[in-house]
Amino acid sequence: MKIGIVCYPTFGGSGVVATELGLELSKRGHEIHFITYNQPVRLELLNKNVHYHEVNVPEYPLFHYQPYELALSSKLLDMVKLHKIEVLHVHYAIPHAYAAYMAQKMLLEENIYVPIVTTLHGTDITLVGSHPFYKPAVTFSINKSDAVTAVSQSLKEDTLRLFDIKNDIDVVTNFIDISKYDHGFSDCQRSMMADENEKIITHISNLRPVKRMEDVVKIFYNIQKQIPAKLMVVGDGPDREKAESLCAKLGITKKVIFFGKSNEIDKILCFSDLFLLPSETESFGLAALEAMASGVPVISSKTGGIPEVNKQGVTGFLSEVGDVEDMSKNAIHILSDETRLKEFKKNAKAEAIKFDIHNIVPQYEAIYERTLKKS
Ligand code: GMT
Repeated sequence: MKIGIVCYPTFGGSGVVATELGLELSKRGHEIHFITYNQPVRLELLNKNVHYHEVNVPEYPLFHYQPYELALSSKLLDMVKLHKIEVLHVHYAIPHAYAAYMAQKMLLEENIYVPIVTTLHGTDITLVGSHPFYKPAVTFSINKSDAVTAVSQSLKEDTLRLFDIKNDIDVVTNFIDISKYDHGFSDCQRSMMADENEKIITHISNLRPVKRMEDVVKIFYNIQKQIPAKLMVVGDGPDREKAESLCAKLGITKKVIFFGKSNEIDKILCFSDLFLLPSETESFGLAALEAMASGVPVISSKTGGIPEVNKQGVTGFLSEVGDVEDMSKNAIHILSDETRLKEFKKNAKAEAIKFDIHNIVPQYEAIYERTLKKS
């Protein structure tokens, strides 16, 4: 099949999922066209089956807001015609599903029908999409898509609760390529990061308020009072300064490393002992799944789709949002006993294998075929 993929080309989970999906589909013989405003961060290798088309938005001073949706719709129309793209798979409803619908309508004028598959990722529904300013357009574009998928059962339920949805929603979970985690790094350069007796705690996110960075720091503060440890914070975002100030206030600056954005997540996870994800809400928690794939247990909040990934008492622990004390207690419980820690690490890896890309991608292929039959 010739598949056009639209996504945010950034470090966010939705862009990562879209990119990994496209690359795997290309390995399975499909021709993939990424249509985005930048080359997706995890898209390194372009080849005969993987193409990237940049959406340019010319700046014009009259516009307070540059019309990205118009540029995207026009680019989609051109690319569908030029490359004979058969299906458009848009990741993140806003504004991608809306722009794709416009492209579909324009193409119809030329007797070309291209089905749209929309994948809902989370904040497009729970945080941004349900805002009254966007809701009518988001509802409309979900209902007009030829197929809609959500990355967890929880996100599907949220979507049905928050919007008036007439379409079916398939749950197709996020995934990891487990083979990429059998990297065989020997000591993972752990000694460069921490002393031998120190445990390494990791948090990876876009450091937005929804990630509750203060909780991350406070949980770590409690852990290091009882167990020698270092905290690795990977990613960048608006709450970084607040988190750094809190570390200074608590006197733990030397024990916390802020890496900023990184393409070496696998190396960092390789030397991690525990992953923290105390988010306010999380449709899935791809970062937690990536940690688990590296054999890292997870301390998380019990919210959104996280319980579909992190299993209570097996791969880690889940607490109510904001319950820093419980999360700290659970973290110390796992870290304070080597045998227990090993068991949790083993379980985390075993659970992650269930989300291997090879189990998930055929589900998307079946959906594409279904929409093609309809058209
Ligand atoms: O977490 C974010 O703020 C980024 C956001 C995104 O669009 O990339 O992540 C969402 O999509 C990911 C991939 O499907 C999910 O793993 C994240 O849980 C979800 N984030 C939220 O729901 C807050």
